[in-house]
Amino acid sequence: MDDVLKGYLDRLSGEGGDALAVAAVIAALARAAVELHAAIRNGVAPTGDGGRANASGEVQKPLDLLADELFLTALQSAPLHCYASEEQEQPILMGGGSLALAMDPLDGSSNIETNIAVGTIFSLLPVLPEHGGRPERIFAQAGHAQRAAGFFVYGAQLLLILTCGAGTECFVFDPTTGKYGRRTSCRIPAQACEYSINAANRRHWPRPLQRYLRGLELGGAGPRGRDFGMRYAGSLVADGYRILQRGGIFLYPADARDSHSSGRLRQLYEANPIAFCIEQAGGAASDGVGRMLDRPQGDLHGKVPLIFGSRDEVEIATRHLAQSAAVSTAAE
Ligand code: AHM
Ligand code: MG
Repeated sequence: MDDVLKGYLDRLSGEGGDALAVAAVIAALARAAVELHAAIRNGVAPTGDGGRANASGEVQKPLDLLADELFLTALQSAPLHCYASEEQEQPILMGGGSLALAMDPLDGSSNIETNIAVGTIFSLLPVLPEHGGRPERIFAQAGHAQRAAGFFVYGAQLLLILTCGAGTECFVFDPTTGKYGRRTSCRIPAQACEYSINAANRRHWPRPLQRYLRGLELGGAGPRGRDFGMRYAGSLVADGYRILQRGGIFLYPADARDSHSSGRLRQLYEANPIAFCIEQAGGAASDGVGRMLDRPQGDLHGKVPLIFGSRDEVEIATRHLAQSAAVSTAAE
């Protein structure tokens, strides 16, 4: 079987500008992901806590640390100026190059002992002269500046979902040949039939969001006039991939708790790359107020409310949420 990813990256390399560097970074990530998938499958890292906390105060698991180390090692010879990770408080300066990489090395790691799909999310940003080489300026670029973005899913299959700004592609790794051997383009239907949200947080949500969800739950008997299904994996990569395959809407809103006043997901290496992939597949992604990719980037590990998926449904949900600004966020 052909190495379809290699063919794709070879063609990309010929596009000029920094395309050669983009292709080199993606190739390095794709090789490291094969190793990480094998490590997960073979249970090489103990489950349970690693004893340390990351910049968001979450306990790091041995596999979080292993994933971070594995990618950092694999990227040593990649054309990268700097690397930022959920598992590193500060960005790390690399050998030099025209690109910066931000990543969540192991997304959904709280699911690891349950054999639910987990993944790696990445965002590639350009390094421009006006940044003066300073990582804090480079990583302060808004999501629309991303040069490429994507995520790996470590599930029954190893998948790479990738956008370089001209559509979103899915590559499937074939363990029998050791190559990413199949490619399909993702296209999200405009209308959603499923929604995805951690409904245990309902009491903390703003009232307009509670009303929107109630409308979905009432289905054909309510204002929406049709039934919806509910699916929530609790791994952003798994929920995101499902939506790329068959549409739907995902919401991780801000809520009334101090710890969730900006939601739960990180903008730089979770929301922005997912939003880029979703938009390039014909969907939409919002922070509840406007387009996610236009939201100014705050702190390196800053959190953001995230709503994405089928275009029409994201519009309906954000119209409801727009009312939140005018209404008290007290729980019902
Ligand atoms: P992680 O990067 O530490 O794994 O956290 C992010 C995960 C996402 O994969 C998922 O969408 C979300 O956290 C689930 O959060 P919750 O358990 O609050 O529903
Ligand atoms: Mg994550």
